[in-house]
Amino acid sequence: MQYKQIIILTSCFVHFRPRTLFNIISGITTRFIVYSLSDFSMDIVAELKKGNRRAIARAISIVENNEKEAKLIIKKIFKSSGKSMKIGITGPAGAGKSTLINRTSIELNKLGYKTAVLAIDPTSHITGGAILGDRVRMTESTDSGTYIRSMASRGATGAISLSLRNSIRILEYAGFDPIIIESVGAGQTEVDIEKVVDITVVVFNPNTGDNIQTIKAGLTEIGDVYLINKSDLPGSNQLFDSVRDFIGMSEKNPIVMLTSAKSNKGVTDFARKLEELMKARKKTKVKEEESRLDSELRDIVLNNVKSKVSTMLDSSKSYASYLKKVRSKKIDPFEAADKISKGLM
Ligand SMILES: Nc1nc2c(ncn2[C@@H]2O[C@H](COP(=O)(O)OP(=O)(O)OP(=O)(O)O)[C@@H](O)[C@H]2O)c(=O)[nH]1
Ligand SMILES: [Mg+2]
Repeated sequence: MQYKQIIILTSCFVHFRPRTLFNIISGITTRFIVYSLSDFSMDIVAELKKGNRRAIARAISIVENNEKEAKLIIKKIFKSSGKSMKIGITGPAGAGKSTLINRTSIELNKLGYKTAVLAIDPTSHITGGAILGDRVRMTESTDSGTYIRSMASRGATGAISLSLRNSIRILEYAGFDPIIIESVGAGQTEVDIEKVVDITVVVFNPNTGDNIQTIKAGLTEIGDVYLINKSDLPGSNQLFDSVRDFIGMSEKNPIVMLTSAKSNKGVTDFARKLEELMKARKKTKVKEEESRLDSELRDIVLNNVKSKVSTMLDSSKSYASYLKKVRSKKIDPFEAADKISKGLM
């Protein structure tokens, strides 16, 4: 083997064919990189199993950046994924979600759970401040064993769901159950967390002028639990009544509760309610996981096909010629697209 390589290398110098030399060197380099990547992923996976927080942080960064290593890690941990309960906590900005999650995870940990939190943060790329804010608001729960991580929600929708799903897998592998996902609700972020979670909690508060219009705006369909947080503030009882009247009509028959994350009122009841729901959901979890995997696989295939086709179009003569025709108004874009698509399939 070595002999062959030396001979090829020598002949390469003799005939001076830089292309061949390049291929050999890149082949060797690729083999080296693949070797060190799999080595690396073995190490990180072993550390994840031990619950090593630095390894968890590193692994989540890897899946967020969709690096090559991400695929190696997921390949190793996928089999044992899908077991932890996922709780989505959503609602308008400033509703008190982080404060509430901090308190709730302490209660859950007291009940014997090992909670992790993924906060999808739509503002971090603009202000850079929200992550720090969340850290400050959630420090107590970290002391009680909760793992907290903020994820930026910038980037394409597909990319966020991909990194969210895989970050969840990493936390599951590291032994966390449940995993709470915080996101700003309905229409304000690109992520449909209800597609990823087992239980959805919607948080409202009387402070930001949440009225029935806000409640109607998309959030009424998704909640298993509705919390009127900031119950220490005036207006919370009225809001509780309106939400209960309005939501009570929905098919899911959701739970409506009052909490004050700030003064820690109603949080223990909320945590107990979550425990009840988690126990009940265990029965339907397998089916839900199956349908989640269906939509994940579809997302990945569609993304792959989209990027392949886009590359093909870049060098397609047929595309270029139809584009010309469209530009000179000889043909309309629908007809052109039909013809191009037929040619591709
Ligand atoms: N009075 C009162 N204030 C609260 C309560 N819960 C949270 N807050 C305050 O509301 C503000 C926002 O709280 P966060 O927990 O950051 O709210 P959030 O929903 O996570 O906010 P974003 O992540 O930015 O959407 C903070 O100043 C909290 O101290 C509560 O129960 N009562
Ligand atoms: Mg928050």
